[in-house]
Amino acid sequence: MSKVRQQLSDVRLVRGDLLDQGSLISAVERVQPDEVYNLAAISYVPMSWSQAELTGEVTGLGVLRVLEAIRVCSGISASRTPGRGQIRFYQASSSEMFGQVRESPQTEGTAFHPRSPYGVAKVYGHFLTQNYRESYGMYAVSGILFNHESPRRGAEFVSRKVSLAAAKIKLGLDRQLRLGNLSASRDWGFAGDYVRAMQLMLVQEQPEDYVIGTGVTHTVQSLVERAFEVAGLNWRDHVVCDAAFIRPAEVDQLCADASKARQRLGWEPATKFEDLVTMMVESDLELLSAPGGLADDSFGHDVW
Ligand code: F7E
Repeated sequence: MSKVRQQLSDVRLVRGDLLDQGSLISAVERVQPDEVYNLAAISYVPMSWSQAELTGEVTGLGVLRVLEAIRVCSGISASRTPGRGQIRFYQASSSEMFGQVRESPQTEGTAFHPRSPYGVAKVYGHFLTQNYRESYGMYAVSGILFNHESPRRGAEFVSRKVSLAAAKIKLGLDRQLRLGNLSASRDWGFAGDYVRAMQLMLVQEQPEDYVIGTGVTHTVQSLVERAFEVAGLNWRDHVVCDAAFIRPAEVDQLCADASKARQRLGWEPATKFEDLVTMMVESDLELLSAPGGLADDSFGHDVW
């Protein structure tokens, strides 16, 4: 049996829904976890304008429901009676909370100015996690993660939209790529490196929040240039700007200062931007060249 299959056979799935408090309490009671990672959210920023209320419920209030499930199952009363043991909690906070940035690069101390209903919901979850730590003494932390990508990224996000398009055009399966704002800048890193940081955050003596990013920022245009270069194409022959993909309010530039994570967690990203883009384009070329490679139509579409 392959290593991945062996690992998957060790995984037990238990149902729970961020909109259903009872289901989360049952899941925590049943599993009795040492650690809970809340990576669930409506995470596609444009969708948060078209489904703002749902985004608030899932991405914002969903955090409250997970924290409540942990509090109740740990026997911590609302008056802060010490509970049984400690379930450690990780919240996936986001660089989208910085939004219209007040300073650059951004640290744990940078003020928030979110620019989308998604960013606003993440700020709620972030402060709630901090509040449960302070109110109940829970080991609850937020990782403020900047954009993290991999070949498994959904096709609605720009990195994968570009890597898939470069691969499709190279293989003669498509001719054009329609994009929005090419001048927005992001601090893109490899998701695998960032998962290591999440795990490290939960095994510290003191629960604290950390910014996680590479400290290097690139425009969407340089992402496109790199991806098309890897595929042996000239991006200018294929990329078209389409106003349909421009957001009502944009986050122009993000760049992380992850000094605290470097010093206290000993965390360093191992993958550079150029290698990340190469990995994604090569993976999509392989995927699309394989028999039935496009059969899995779970590839997201950039729909609002
Ligand atoms: O957009 C620009 C777009 O959708 C990046 C989520 O994981 O990271 C992600 O949020 C940039 C934006 O990611 C297209 O305007 C141009 O400036 O890949 P994205 P995001 O919005 O930064 C943060 C950390 C999260 O927490 C989120 O959950 O690319 N852009 N043209 C485009 N973006 C998309 N999706 N499609 C375009 O055609």
